[in-house]
Amino acid sequence: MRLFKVITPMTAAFVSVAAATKAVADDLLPQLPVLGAPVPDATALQTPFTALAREVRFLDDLLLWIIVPITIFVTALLIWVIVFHNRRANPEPARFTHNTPIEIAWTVVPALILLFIALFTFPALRHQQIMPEADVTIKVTGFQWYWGYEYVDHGVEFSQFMLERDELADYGYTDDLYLLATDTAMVVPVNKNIVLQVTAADVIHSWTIPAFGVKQDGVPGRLAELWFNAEEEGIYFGQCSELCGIAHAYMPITVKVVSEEEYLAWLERQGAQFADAPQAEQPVQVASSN
Ligand SMILES: [Cu+2]
Repeated sequence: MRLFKVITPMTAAFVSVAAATKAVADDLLPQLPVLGAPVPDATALQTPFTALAREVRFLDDLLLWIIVPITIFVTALLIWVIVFHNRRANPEPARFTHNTPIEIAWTVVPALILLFIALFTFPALRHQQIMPEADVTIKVTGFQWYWGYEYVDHGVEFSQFMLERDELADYGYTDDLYLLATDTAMVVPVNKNIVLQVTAADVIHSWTIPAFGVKQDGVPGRLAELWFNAEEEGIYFGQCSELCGIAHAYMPITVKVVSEEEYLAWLERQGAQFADAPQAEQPVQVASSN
């Protein structure tokens, strides 16, 4: 409770700072369903909404099918040793120290299992780590303790702070989204390749949306990349995933996936500059694809 007494005034201070840089007109977005959020008492991964997340989930299931039999086998071996090779059951233990066939087997079999796992994990890593052509590029910066977003092709910049309990309703969120919902949302178009450049300004943070199957550390002085292509319009939540200080648990992430028209209208409301404006150097890729 003392922690909360410290944090609440701090958060209040952040929010007042945020007011200066806050993106406006989020409320003009349509009502969206909450699709990516943790569920009470659940233990499995969140429902996937990108191809990457489906692949992560497939790997998770695959590994479970491999590790469960191994765990059962090793536990059975242990029980066998405990029951049949204790001092009472087996007073005269064997003294040999080597068994070539078994030694070959316990080297080759695990190697084959690892090779089998690699057959699936390496392509998955490749899909995650090789960036596709970006339809939208956003730079994300982790701060103690909030997120900053910059739509690099359009000169749009804003911060993202967690909502206090009594602010949730004003922003159209239900009470159970406390610790997840934020004042602003990263708005992106559906079915487009979104490339995020993730960094941090002070300590290491980590940006993630579990339903998209993406997570990337933001390291001060470095620009790392992640990408996703969300398949359904809705609201998705994540939380900073690198212990970054006292308010680490209070810097959640909100992403709103909307139609391309709504995305472009939102961008315009944020005062975006587009390619035909003289100051933009790069073409607007969002409008050109499709
Ligand atoms: Cu953080």
